[in-house]
Order: sequence, then structure tokens, then C-alpha cells
Amino acid sequence: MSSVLEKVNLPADLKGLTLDEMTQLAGEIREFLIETISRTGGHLASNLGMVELTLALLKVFNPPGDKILFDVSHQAYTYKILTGRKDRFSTLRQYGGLSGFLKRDESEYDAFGAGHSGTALSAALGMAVARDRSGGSGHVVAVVGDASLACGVSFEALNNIHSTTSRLILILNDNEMSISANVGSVSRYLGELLANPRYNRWKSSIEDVVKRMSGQSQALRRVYYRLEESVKNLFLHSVLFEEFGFRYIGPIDGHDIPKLIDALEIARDDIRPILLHVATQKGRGYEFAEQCPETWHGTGAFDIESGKVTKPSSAPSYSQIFGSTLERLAARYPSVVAITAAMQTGTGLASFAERYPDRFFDVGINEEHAVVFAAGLATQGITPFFAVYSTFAQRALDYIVHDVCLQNLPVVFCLDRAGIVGDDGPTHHGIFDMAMMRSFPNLVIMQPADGAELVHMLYSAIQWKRPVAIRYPRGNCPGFVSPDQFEEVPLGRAHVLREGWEIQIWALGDMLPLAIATADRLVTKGYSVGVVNARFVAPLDEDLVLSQARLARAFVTIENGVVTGGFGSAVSECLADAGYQGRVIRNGWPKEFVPHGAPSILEEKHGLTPDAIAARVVKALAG
Ligand SMILES: Cc1ncc(C[n+]2csc(CCOP(=O)(O)OP(=O)(O)O)c2C)c(N)n1
Repeated sequence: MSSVLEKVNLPADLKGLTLDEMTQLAGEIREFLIETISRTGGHLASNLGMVELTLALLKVFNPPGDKILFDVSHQAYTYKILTGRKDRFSTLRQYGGLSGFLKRDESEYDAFGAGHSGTALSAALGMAVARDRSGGSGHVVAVVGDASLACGVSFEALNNIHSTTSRLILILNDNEMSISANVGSVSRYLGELLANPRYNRWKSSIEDVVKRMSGQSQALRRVYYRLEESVKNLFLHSVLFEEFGFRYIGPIDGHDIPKLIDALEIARDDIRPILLHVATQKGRGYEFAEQCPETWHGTGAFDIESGKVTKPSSAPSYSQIFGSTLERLAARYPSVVAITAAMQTGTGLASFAERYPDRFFDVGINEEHAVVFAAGLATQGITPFFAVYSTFAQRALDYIVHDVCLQNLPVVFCLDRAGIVGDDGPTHHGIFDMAMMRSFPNLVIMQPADGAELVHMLYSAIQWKRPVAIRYPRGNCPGFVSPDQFEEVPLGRAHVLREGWEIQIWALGDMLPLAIATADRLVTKGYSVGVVNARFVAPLDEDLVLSQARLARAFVTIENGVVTGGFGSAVSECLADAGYQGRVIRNGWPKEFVPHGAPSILEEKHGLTPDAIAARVVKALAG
């Protein structure tokens, strides 16, 4: 049998395919996805669930004229393959290669870039209104997962759509999973829609009759959908989305191509906002992923036969050390609770959740709510630890200022994946937190040098009874041994790792090995070099900075964050205010969106290597 995938590059190539060819193509795409992701790593499970739905979308709609938006867009691999990027798909998530998400500057087919949840509906509404204003006829389709639909911002958009446009299609891709099992009342409600046995029995018997009678007759199919619409409410009582002004169609089997095409055509031709509820299976077609979709949500390179990750790390990650330490602290302090916004496993809280189910809160993909919820808990003597990726905490900045810092409440923000993350790229790099939060009054911001210091920082945060952010990177801590005793870190005090007087290198956390290697280079050139584990961004150890400034000819700062406004800026300000006359050489990520790629490549490109930093220092001192 000849390959269909070989012949298909663009949406137009799908238009003439028969149903059998479409079915064959779905199988070939699944194999292609598994094979490629087994080498590149990526979001496997969500993409395996999206194959037929994407094929049907591209059969019925015509991007780039029609706008198809994917929420988060981690599930848009099939879309990439079928919109001219099949031949470059093997470069997925590698430096200079295709992004793992949609990006407007990657393809004209990418109507809207994303990486964070919940944005598709608002953006789709913006596009629909622009179309309405210009008298255009294109369609705007937002594909949103069941977990992303429960984001606060999705509901803000839902609340606004009916009064603002009459033509917008929302495809609810319901696999009943977030990364982990989905949570919350919206999820329960969707589950009831999917599972209502009386409605589903009625629906499938009517569908069969219509199929037999109508063949290709559009008119009869329309009658069926209208009938379904009026009868549905008898079974489902109130369909929430209809209260928001949507016509609800579904649930539809998201792996049945003819049914999907049929329903999408009905949606396309209607002149009301439509919600098409599509049931898909996360991980479909790869047994390991079907069985454990959570593990396979995002994966590194793996062996297809065994389902084993190719490069497993034996050293514990910062996230795991955070999770196990929080369990120890919870045993000692009954006030400690853990909060996650749908990142239970990623943030290392899975074991905590099992051990302390009533002290663990997964609030869904709602970082803003998580922060204010934590603030409320803190007013009542509870000590909430909100574990959140640095990049996703961006969403909740106002709440951190207004609800936590302003009231000086003891909420602990554990900013995981702080710094460059690598393959996921600019939507996920956690490089802005220090620059954004450093000016918030009352907030302590710190970063541990290693796993043991993280343990002590978590303990210290409880003692201080004020807002605290602890940032730590994606990565492991080789040789980690958990300290038997907790020790309080002296608040706002840095730690001198190496004595020296001429050049002082101040670094944070995972940048310390780079600081030491840079110091080694400079020592061989005859300089006296001190190295400081800064530990605190706020409050900065100004006393130590200023005492070193008496002799130092240069201060070098190194941070895994954007170089404008962050830690290096704090040191510069302190020195400038004191009238320091020496050189300050700040090192970090430039104020630009750093692309995806292996961290080692990105560091090389941006001069974050011992040789490059040492050369910069030597040049500055010579100048
Ligand atoms: C603001 C934000 N918080 C957390 C995440 C991490 N995240 C990526 S995908 C995902 C689950 C999305 O679930 P759903 O929308 O149902 O899509 P599915 O993967 O099931 O297709 C989460 C929590 C994110 N992308 N954005």
C-alpha cells in the first residue's frame, strides 16, 4: 500500500482524499509522531489524541484564510505536519528547528502563538471581531482542551463572546485529562455530558438512522442536528454552554473521521457561536501512553519498544527535593499545605498529594486563583506553599503584589524551572521572575546553590512568616544528601565561597559552577578573585557588597535570568548608590526572547561560558 503521508504537505492536499485514505493517513501520522518524538522528546500523549480531529479540521476549514487556534498549542504537531512542516519535523524542539508550540513567525498557518493555557478563546474572539468589522467571511476556530477551558481567562472570554460576535467555533477537545487527571467542577460537568448514558444511547440510535437515510444529504443532516439540539435539553437538563450563548453540539467521538467532518461542517455553516464537544483519548495508538497518559504528556527521547526514557537521571531533581522536603516540613508543622495549578507531578508534589490528601490542593490551571487562595489561607494561620513554574507565575503578578505582598502574608512561592528550560523555548523559560518581582515590597527572593540549601530555605521560609519566593532551576542535584537537621538561612546574607579582593564574582544558584569556573580562568591570568553565593536577590546582602567594594576593581554578576532588572541590576544599583568607581559586569540572558534549544547551546550562543565571561572581565579591566 503506498503511503498517503508522503503525498500530503499542505491542507489543500487533504481535500481530495477518500475516507479510507484519511484513515490510513491518521495511522501513518501516529507512527510518524511516535517515531519522531522518540528521538526529539515532546508532547506525545496529547498529540496522539488529536490526529483525527486535526485531519477533519483541515478537511473542512481552509487556513491560513480561516484561523485555527490551539490553546497551549502543545497538541498541534499534526497541524504542523500538515501545514508544510513535515520535512522539518525531525528538528522539533531543537536549536534552530521547529518549535514545540505554534509560533506566528514560524508559519503563516500559525494564527496565534501560545505555550501557556487559556489564551485561545480570547485571541479567537479578537480575530472574529476584526473579521466582522472588515466584513470578512473567514472562520475562526479555537481548539481548547478540557483543562484549559477551566482557566479563568477562558471563562472571561466565554462571558464576552455571545455579546461580541455571532460567528466563532469552539472545539472542546475533551480527553478528561489535564497533565494529570483533570480536576474541579467544570471537569465533573463535562464528564457528565460525556457519560450521560440515556442521552448517548438516544443519540447514537438516531445517528444510525440518519446515516442510513441521508447519505450525503446536507439537508437531512441539518434536520438531525436540529432535532438533537432540541431533544438534548430533555436529557442534559441545562447545557451550561448554551447559557453562555453557544449552540452545543456533541459529544462527538474524536477518532471517528466522518462524524467529525459532519459535525464540523454543521458548525462551519451556522451563524451562532458553536461549541463542538469532542471526546478524544490521550495517548491513543501507543500502548504505554494510553495506559499512563500523564507520564507521556511530555517526554524526553525514549525507546519505542520498551517505552523507557533513553537518558534517565538517577540524581534527584530540585522538584523532587522540594516535594520530599515539604513532606518532612508538613510532618513537623501542621500549618503547612501545598498548592499546585495543575502541575502536581512536574513540581514534585505527587507523593505529598498521596500522603496528605487533605493538605494538598490542585486548583486547575488557575495560577491567579492559586495565589489569592493561598493569601486567604495565610490570613488564617495556614502556611501555603504554592509550587509553580516560574513562567506560569508570571500570570499571577498582580495577585502576588496586591493580595500577598501588600498584606505581608506568609505565602511561599516555590518557583520551579527558574531560568532557561531548554527545548520548550521562550514560552517556558523562567527568566523574568527576578526582574519582575524584585521591586515588590516585603517579598524575599532567594535561590539555593544546591539541594541541601533548598532544604534549608524551605524551612527558613516558614520561620520568617512573610512572603517568600524561592527560585530553583530545572535540573538535578548529583550527590544530594538530605540534611538531617534543618538550619535557618540568615535572612539577606550571602555566603563567601572563595576569598579574593580584586574581582568579586557574585552568582546565584545554578550559575555558581559557572562562577567558579570563570574564577579559575581569571586566577590563571593573575587576578585575585572572590566568589560569592549571593543566595538573596531581595533583600540583597548590601553590607557584604559594600565592604568588598572598598578593594574590588570589578564586580561580576551571573544569574539564570534576564540581565535587565534582575539580580545583577540589584548589585549595580547598590554599588552606584554608594558611588562605586570600579567596573560592574552583569551576565545573564539578554532582554530578548531566547529561543528553544539545549541549554548548553544557548549558553554558548549568549556568552554564558567561563571563557566568554572571563574574556569580558579582562577586557573591561583593560579598558
Ligand atoms: C498557564 C499555564 N499553566 C500551566 C501550564 C502547563 N500545562 C501544559 S498543558 C497542560 C494541560 C492542558 O490540558 P488540556 O487543556 O486539557 O489539554 P490536553 O493536553 O489534555 O490536550 C498544562 C497544565 C500551561 N501550559 N500554562
